[in-house]
Amino acid sequence: MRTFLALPLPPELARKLCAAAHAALGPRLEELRLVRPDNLHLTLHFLGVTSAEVLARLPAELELALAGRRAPQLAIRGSGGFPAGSRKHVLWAGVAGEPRELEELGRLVSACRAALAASGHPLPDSSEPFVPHVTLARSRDGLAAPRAWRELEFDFAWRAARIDLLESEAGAGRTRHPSLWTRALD
Ligand code: 2AM
Repeated sequence: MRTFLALPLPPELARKLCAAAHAALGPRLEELRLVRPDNLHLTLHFLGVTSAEVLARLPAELELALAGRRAPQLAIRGSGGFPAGSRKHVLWAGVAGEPRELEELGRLVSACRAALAASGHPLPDSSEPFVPHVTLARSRDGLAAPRAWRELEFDFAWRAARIDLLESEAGAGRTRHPSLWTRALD
């Protein structure tokens, strides 16, 4: 099973974001797969293939590592895409916040990594810089982001009050992310 740790978006915020993405992408929608509102999230760490042993140990290690952590007060702000070149495979909404809130987000990422190490899950040697984002649409072949997308100025407040371990299910039909474990952040 492939899994990842993420902060899911609350339903109302997810609906607003999807509606804005839909409006901005308009005529390009046929070339894209939009993420459904109930699948929207900020990935903290992608584990990939996860053994049964790790899955059994991880919840307790996450509880330990997350003790004292709180819900960061963030904003969904601005839009962008990956990779950096002109043809994008992923279009996303950015995540911003006051420095101390972004530090708290960074501590959540560190806590996830500590829990993974304690559970025996391999961590990559060199990690790419963490660019917090919420993926809204994907293109298999890559596309030039339309102007309406590049100029899209989201600005929604988001208190990230839940962390989940989710299954990354790559089925032929609709993508689903069943939750394997969840914890509220105060
Ligand atoms: P994202 O965070 O940019 O949206 C489940 O597949 C989630 O894990 C997706 O949201 C995805 O990207 C993120 N992810 C990070 N690295 C991944 C990888 N190598 N393969 C698949 N998904 C990955």
